[in-house]
Amino acid sequence: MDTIARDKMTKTGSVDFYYSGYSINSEKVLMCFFEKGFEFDGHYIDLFKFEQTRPEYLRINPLGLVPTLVINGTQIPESTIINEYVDDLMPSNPLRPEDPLLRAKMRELVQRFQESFYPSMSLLSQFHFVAGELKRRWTDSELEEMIRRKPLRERIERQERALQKGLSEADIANAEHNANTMLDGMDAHLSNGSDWLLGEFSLADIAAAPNVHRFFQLGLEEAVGKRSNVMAWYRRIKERPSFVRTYEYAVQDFS
Ligand SMILES: N[C@@H](CCC(=O)N[C@@H](CS)C(=O)NCC(=O)O)C(=O)O
Repeated sequence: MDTIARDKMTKTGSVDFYYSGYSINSEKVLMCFFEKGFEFDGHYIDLFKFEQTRPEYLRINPLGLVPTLVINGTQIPESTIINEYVDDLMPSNPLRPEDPLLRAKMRELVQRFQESFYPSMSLLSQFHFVAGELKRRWTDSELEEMIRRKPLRERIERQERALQKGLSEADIANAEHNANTMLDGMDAHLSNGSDWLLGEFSLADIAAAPNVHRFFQLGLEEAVGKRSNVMAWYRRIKERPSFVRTYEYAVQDFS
């Protein structure tokens, strides 16, 4: 940890991070922590056991979502905001461009990934993996009861659709379409030959990384392989120690 951060951390005291494995938003924050050398006490919330809906976690994050960072009792329950907070706290090795215009472009990319990339990859994950895994572990009535504990109506509906009503071909086609649009956007950004989305490595690359990695986890890597700039970027991302540590740390035990 660098000196400025250590000074600030000493004042703040406890740093608790609630996260899950197989969670794009948790992985996005872990990668930022490992880039920055940010120290934290990790608390695993198992989404496959619906631990995000337990009363003790809902006191920490009333929306029942991961990740949440808690600094000395103050909760930050948004991955994008956690990453900016950590970058503010530890100004050395900055992960945001200094130039205000480039910084605005970085935020634009991060927001777009959050609004379009993550929901698409999340839906494809439900379809290709999560729904089957949940059905393997729980009976229909157990699932019905646990899903209803979610505080957000749209999350209940989303999971009911994936598990009970079934996702339609149009749902899958829309998610694939949006995910491909995100990959095309990344490919265009990288077409000037730069290593990273905005020239220097930034929070935009970190926000993209777990979404692009998810194609590989789901066996859909052909979509990435077709875009040579994104594929070369992905190879570079995978070499970063922060990426390697993230996927070691956020490992999910499916046995
Ligand atoms: N806007 C939030 C979204 C968090 C979110 O959607 N997290 C997912 C995991 S990646 C989650 O907690 N899912 C559990 C559920 O929907 O019940 C953020 O960026 O932190």
